[in-house]
Amino acid sequence: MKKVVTFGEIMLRLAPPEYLRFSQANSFDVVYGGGESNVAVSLANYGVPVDFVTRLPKNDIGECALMEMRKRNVGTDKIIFGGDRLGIYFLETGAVNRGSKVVYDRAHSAIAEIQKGMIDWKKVFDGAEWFHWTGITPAISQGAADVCLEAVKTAKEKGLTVSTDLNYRAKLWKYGVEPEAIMTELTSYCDIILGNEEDAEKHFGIKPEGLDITTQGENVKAEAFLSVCQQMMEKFPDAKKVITTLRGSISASHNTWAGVLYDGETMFKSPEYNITDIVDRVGGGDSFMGGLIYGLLQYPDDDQNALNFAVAASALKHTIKGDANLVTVDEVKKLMGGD
Ligand code: KDG
Repeated sequence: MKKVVTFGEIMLRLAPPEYLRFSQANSFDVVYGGGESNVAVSLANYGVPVDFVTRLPKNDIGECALMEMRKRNVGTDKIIFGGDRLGIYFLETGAVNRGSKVVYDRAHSAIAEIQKGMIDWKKVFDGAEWFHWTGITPAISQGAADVCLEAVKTAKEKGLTVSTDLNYRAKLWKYGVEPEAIMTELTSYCDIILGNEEDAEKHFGIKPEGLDITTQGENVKAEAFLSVCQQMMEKFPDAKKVITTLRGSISASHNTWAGVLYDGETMFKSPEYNITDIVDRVGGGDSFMGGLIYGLLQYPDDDQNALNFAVAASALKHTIKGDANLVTVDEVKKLMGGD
């Protein structure tokens, strides 16, 4: 199997233990997170060769992030070094009807200060077949958006499959640009687009017919998402598949979890999982993306199976503490009921 490359920010995640509020914490549990590093870890767990590309500070904390990726069998040879700090995010874990809270402390991180020309994308993509980025990276700084654009253009020129998770982050996009222009340009290079109704509306102004996201919140209906998929396919003619997770949020600790995939003709729907007693919901979308990339590589002619793998992988993630999905192919297949 050829290599997958992901590009983005890895951060230190600091979370008060158990369900303590920030104001009660005397210590923090430490893990590492970041949409694109989470996808890389998922793929490495499935035995897919994967390189994670980022910019890390050359200090002890940057070294810890590097070691974390190596420990997870993610390739780190293409990581560049410079800048002063690793981004941090603080997480207060929600419970029952109290949602989680995230506070970012990532301004001026090493990757936020990356500039055009710092990464030799032609070299990075040698021997690779897939490139994955997310909407988080262009949201952190103009430099990161510029480098992301270099990456998608080179990936396309070299014939790689390009995927994105649109991942709208309301707390980012603070550097004086509106997301629409840059996200439209970046997404136009993508073959595979993962996103939910909020991503579509906030990045492109695309609204699902018959669904008001302000009142529906996370309870998204597959039927309503079809109109989003169709509008996305019209806006991005190179896209081959548009996918979303369908989350029925019952409480902070109880979800239903499913997904749909639209290939321009057929809308595939996965089985639905009922997830009670959620251990850690962060990274649910990234684990879905990791499962989807694996599924599409492994079952190129079977979108239903690829989607089912992604949903099962992601359902399992909710049982794992931390941002990354530390599960194997066999565990996912067991949940799917055998292969
Ligand atoms: O999808 C999980 C990510 O949100 C988390 O790992 C942190 O990358 C992150 C972000 O920017 O929110």
